[in-house]
Amino acid sequence: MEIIGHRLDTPQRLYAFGELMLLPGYATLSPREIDTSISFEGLNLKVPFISAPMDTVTEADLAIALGLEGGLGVVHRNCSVDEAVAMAEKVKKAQIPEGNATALKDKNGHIAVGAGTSPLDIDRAVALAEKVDLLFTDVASFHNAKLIEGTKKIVKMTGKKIVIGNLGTKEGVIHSVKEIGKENIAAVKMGMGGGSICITTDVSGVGSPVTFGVEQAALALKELGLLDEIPIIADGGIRYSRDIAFSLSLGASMVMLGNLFARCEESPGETITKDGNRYKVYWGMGSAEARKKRLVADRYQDFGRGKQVDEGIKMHVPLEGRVDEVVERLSSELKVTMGYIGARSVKEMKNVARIVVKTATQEKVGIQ
Ligand code: MZP
Repeated sequence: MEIIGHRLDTPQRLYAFGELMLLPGYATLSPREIDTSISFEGLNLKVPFISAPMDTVTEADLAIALGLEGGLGVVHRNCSVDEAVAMAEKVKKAQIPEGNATALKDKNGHIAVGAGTSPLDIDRAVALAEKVDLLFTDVASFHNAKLIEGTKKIVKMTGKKIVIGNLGTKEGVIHSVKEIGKENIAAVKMGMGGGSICITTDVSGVGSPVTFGVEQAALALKELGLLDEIPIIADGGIRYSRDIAFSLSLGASMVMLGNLFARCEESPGETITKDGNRYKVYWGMGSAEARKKRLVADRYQDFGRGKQVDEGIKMHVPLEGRVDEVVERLSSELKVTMGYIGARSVKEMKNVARIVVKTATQEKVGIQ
């Protein structure tokens, strides 16, 4: 039998964000003229930021705050269907202050919101389909026969497009798109094992860092001739604005953020004070804490023994501020990158960006 796919003499190299650098490009615009907006399924996001459907990140308050800043909140699924519906309804009832030109609005002028669902939870998907603007399948590894079948059912019953993920390979994207149908897919969400609270790769050795995953999706969609039709969402491990810039340069249209939004006042995580500093509790959906509710158990593989393997951890992240302040910081820093590489829009980033790999970290000389 021929052995393929695990050659150590010609391995595929994975890159961490910290290993990459963007080369300066020819800039023609002032930062004020740079546009970070992106259109996605009829929605006009002023910033390409989506909040993760996690129970320490996105409930109604964070989704409202992010929506007002032009990003998309995705409410989590570690709750009953009624509770998820109530979160979506609360977002839709929120008032948009007069004169707010940045808010992400649906066609009725309400704040747009997404929701996470298991591909196997048809009841949840059907109940939420009418309440939210977009459904996101929310599983650790989407490339799975049962999950693809479940997603097909959801699409059939709701008649709506869906964001699929997470995926990590070119083959996974091509196969999933062919199975589900390109017309039914709103976006592909890429990255596995890279989340800041994720220990999947430590436990199993399996993963697809977002740098690799996004590029794999871009290669897959290019091969399918769908690069301009199906957007890519980069998810997991994005900690700094430069990581957002790298993701968009590699081919993503939007980024999903967990850790960075968990740090906001509006996130549902508990606030604790330690040595005079304030922190928010943030945990993975595969952590023992999240799994206490059992509702996210099917995000991961279930061996039917009642006890699952921990694939996430709990941590404390510094409380950074309100969502509007965090979005303002991230989008301003993103504009700095766009200015330096000479990209006028998010869409243009992937065309003009020249990404190089660092061989050694440049040392800073001096003391602060
Ligand atoms: P980060 O922004 O904290 O680095 O990553 C957030 C992403 O991690 C989520 O959007 C989700 O895809 C993933 N996640 C959530 N829970 C776990 C886990 O418990 C996980 N392993 O990997």
